[in-house]
Amino acid sequence: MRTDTPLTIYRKDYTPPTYRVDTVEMGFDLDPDLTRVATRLTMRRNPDSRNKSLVLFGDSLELVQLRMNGKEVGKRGYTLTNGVLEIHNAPEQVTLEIETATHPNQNTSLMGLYTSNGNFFTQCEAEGFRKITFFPDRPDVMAKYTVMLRADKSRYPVLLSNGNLVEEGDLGDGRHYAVWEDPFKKPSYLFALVAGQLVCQEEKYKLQSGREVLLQVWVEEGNLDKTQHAMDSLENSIRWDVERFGLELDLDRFMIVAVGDFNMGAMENKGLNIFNTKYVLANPRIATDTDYAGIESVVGHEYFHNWTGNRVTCRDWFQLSLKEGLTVFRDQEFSADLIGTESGRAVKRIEDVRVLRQAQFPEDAGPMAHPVRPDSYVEINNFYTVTIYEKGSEVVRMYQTLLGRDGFRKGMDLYFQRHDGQAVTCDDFRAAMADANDRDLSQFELWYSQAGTPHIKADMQYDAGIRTYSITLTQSCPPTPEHAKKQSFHIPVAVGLLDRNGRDMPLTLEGQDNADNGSAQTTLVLELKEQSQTFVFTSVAEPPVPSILRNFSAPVVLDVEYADAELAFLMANDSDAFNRWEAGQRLAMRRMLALSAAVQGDHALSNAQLDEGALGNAFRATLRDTTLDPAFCELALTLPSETVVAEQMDVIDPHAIHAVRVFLRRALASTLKVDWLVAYQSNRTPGTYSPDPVSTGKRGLKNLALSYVLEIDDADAHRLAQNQYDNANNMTDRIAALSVLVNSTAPGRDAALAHFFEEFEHEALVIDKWFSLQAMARNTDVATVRELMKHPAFTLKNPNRARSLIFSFCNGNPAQFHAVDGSGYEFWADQVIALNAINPQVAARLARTMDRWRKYAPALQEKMRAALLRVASAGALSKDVLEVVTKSLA
Ligand code: 0A1
Ligand code: ZN
Repeated sequence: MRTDTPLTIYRKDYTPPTYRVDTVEMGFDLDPDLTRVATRLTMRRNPDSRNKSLVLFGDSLELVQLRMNGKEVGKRGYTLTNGVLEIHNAPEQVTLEIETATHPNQNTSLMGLYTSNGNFFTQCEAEGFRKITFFPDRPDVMAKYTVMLRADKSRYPVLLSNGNLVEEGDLGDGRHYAVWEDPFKKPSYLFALVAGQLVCQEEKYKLQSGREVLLQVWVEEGNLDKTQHAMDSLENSIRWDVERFGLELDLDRFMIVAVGDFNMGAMENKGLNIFNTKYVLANPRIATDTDYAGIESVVGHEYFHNWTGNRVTCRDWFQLSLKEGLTVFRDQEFSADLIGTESGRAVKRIEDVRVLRQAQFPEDAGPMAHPVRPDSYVEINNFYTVTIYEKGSEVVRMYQTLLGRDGFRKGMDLYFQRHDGQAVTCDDFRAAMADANDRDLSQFELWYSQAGTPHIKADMQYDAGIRTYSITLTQSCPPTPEHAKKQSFHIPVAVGLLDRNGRDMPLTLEGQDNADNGSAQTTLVLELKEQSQTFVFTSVAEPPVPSILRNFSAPVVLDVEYADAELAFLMANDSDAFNRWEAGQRLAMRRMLALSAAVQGDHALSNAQLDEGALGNAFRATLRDTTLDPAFCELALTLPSETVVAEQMDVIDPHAIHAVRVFLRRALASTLKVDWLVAYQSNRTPGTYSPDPVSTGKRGLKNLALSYVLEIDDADAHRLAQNQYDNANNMTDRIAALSVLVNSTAPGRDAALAHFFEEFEHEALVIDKWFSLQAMARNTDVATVRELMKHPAFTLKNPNRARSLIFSFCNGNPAQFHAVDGSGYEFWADQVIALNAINPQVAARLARTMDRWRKYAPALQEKMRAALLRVASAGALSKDVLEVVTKSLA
């Protein structure tokens, strides 16, 4: 906590470290009230560095002793200001011995060393290691670690750290010890330790090379019936990384540990991944299909970091997307490959793009917009964003789109060949891609340096006389906080043309020799590099319907003027499943915006307004097409979210959007009632629960149908939901039923809520769902949320619980949150201030809720600003929260 103006760190100020660290030896005397840490560092001066002082960072630490080359360094031998410890005129070779003390029990920030349910855990990324000992805590300092843990044996029977267990034994006094050695050099942010009462599921796994490795999933006692899916996901990840990228596990032992108090999803510490329980624990009783998928992708993500992040790491935190964008891309591809089918891949792609549009596009248009490789930050923890992760992944995906899968693989191979064991930059990655493929990717750099979502306008012209079809693409990018004017991006735009029967036309691009490559291509990747370019297709026998930006080939907004009939045609015929879905979304969006305008003009909504549009027909056709993949149908029949619609409005009116979305759902429910009921019945998955893609897709469609039916809110609908709730043999069906009951006037509503709580009282992750479902219910207002906060099961200290109620309400229930009296904003300010004192990172995330305040109508805007100002002027603000609110108000 600090009250002085926080410092801004700039990328351009990067200088290499003054000293390198070769070895780190640490001894921990673990005690929850006061843990002593003895650290010995062997260091040598970096010949590249001009500055000679030895710099270490520390945060909230007691410095007990400091010795250099065997001699105590007295108070005059160093300076310690604002967490920076400097030893001037240190010799070239240094052995530093540092003794520090910390208070794990009081550490509610969950950074550094902390306790959760009585066990010890660490979180060091990005700058948590400095809360354990003084250290040149920056990712370009890589060293070999040996760690000795000492603790009471009965209270902390399990002692884990990175690498291999090389020694363990008793200390005689009821205490015991373990020594861990990590054979690989690593940056300090990958350090980890775990100690406590834990049990594990373990498996021996034979790598493709024949080497056998030990895999463990550690959890609290009583949770061993929930680890199988994480273990399966780990084995699948290990296999996939060899198959797709030729990357094998480099360790003899790989551990995953689940912890209930965790700020993020999980952490890729070398050989000792620490996970939020949410991304480990699953069985059919407690976890939904979405949870199963989340576990698979996060286990994959952390495992894939072992190469993209750990073996090759970041030079500085501005390069964060080097590891995160790349690793998200890898986990997305992993999940897509595991589904295996063409339509499954498309479904995964649509889901990923939905996340991008729901969260990243608004970020990129708001006050916290930043490039994939930012130029500055105040608090690095605020930069673990959807831009770094999801847009970063889109940027990596574009290399693959431009270079092809094989070209991309060549680039990856060269990247590892050049940089294994190094701390590098996004430029190094781009250079590897360019050099391995002999391509000029210099303009591609702008994806890293310019923020904002580019727009592409597409104008088409058919010339019947010479049978050409031209597509003119024009790009622009709105201003963002750091850049008003943007240079043109290098954008891959995948295009196909449909004939009148809905079939793909073979494509020939003027000026491009694409003869003789066997069968003609039906999708071409156009490379838009200028502000405006015209691409001419030749031998086009009839005016086609264009399918542009297939598979969402770039993270942009595409403006095309389609007629309703063309959208319906694309929805029914496009060979590109992504664009089939996209056409439906465009149709729905058009309707929702028109209806919102009507509501704002005080016109009552009527069913006639639905029938005017092609939407009802398109939905009917989708519902009745039994050849479609249920998972795809579910996505196609889901209306754009309120947040996504909001982004399309010049002035956001959350109440109008909500009214329209509910109106449309009700209208679609009654006009298509029979079809929904058929979909409900024909997508049941009787028998034993399995989270495979086919069953998951069916449950998804069935439960979507249920939610539409419940919009009718009559006794039949209530019975259907109640029945499903009572008879569900898995959490997916159970929570789906509970959620629609809660949004209905069903007589069993309250009893079901109460029953659910009792049934799952001892399953923290399920109780999170219970809170979150109520937080997002249509009739849950601010007063109800305040009431729920008084529930004995609620606590602000546990991030999952705080997110389940408070974040779910503030971000997931816009119509109630934006109550016209401003009570939602007052609630938000109260919670940001309360969380700030407990956990700055979590508080800063919540602070982001107000990002888009300037987009609302003046009356709401004024109240939002007042709430922001109240937070900004609250005492003892962390720099995490301060950065967010300052940038919001700027
Ligand atoms: N590198 C992790 C994300 C992560 C970042 C910061 C954390 O500290 C609070 C924890 C995790 C990942 O990408 O999975
Ligand atoms: Zn990551």
